[in-house]
Amino acid sequence: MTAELSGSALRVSEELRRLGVRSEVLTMPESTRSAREAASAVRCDIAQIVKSLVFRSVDRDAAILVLVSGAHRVDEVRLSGIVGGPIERAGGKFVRERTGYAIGGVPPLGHQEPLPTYLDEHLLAERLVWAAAGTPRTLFCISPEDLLRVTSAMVVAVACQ
Ligand code: 5CA
Repeated sequence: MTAELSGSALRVSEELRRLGVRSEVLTMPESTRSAREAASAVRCDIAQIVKSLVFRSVDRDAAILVLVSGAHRVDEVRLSGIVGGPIERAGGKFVRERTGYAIGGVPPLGHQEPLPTYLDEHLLAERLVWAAAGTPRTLFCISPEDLLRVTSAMVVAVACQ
């Protein structure tokens, strides 16, 4: 029930509705902080979990969002090439400031400010995927095509095992 969602999850839920996505934010009884925990909570393959990872463009001090499957890691050399400059993993404070959410619950949309977003091509092989909804116990289910549409992401090959 939407009425039971916390502020962060409620923001994501409202953003999904505003964007025309018919997906309900689910609050799980257990932690969904990591991709492994999230996959276990909804009993899906880890490849169906969307990790919303924040990087920092060192030159521009700008946040960059990368959506990659739970089965993959981001190849930082490739990402740097795509972005066109040095990048680094964002720390917790930077993530919270730029997205409005804490690590473990960062959603792929509904951020403090619009973030340049890259979606790894492997996610498009799944029929449905699950993403964090603002907290480390909430998730929502979406087709990769809808995820691409609502995030205005650029599809890239940025994953490694
Ligand atoms: N809710 C889950 C599944 S959707 C989730 O948010 N997974 S995640 O992968 O997108 O977010 C957790 C990620 O945050 C980890 O993969 C890890 O790379 C990163 N992380 C964890 N702790 C830190 C930290 N202290 N600083 C920077 N990144 C961190």
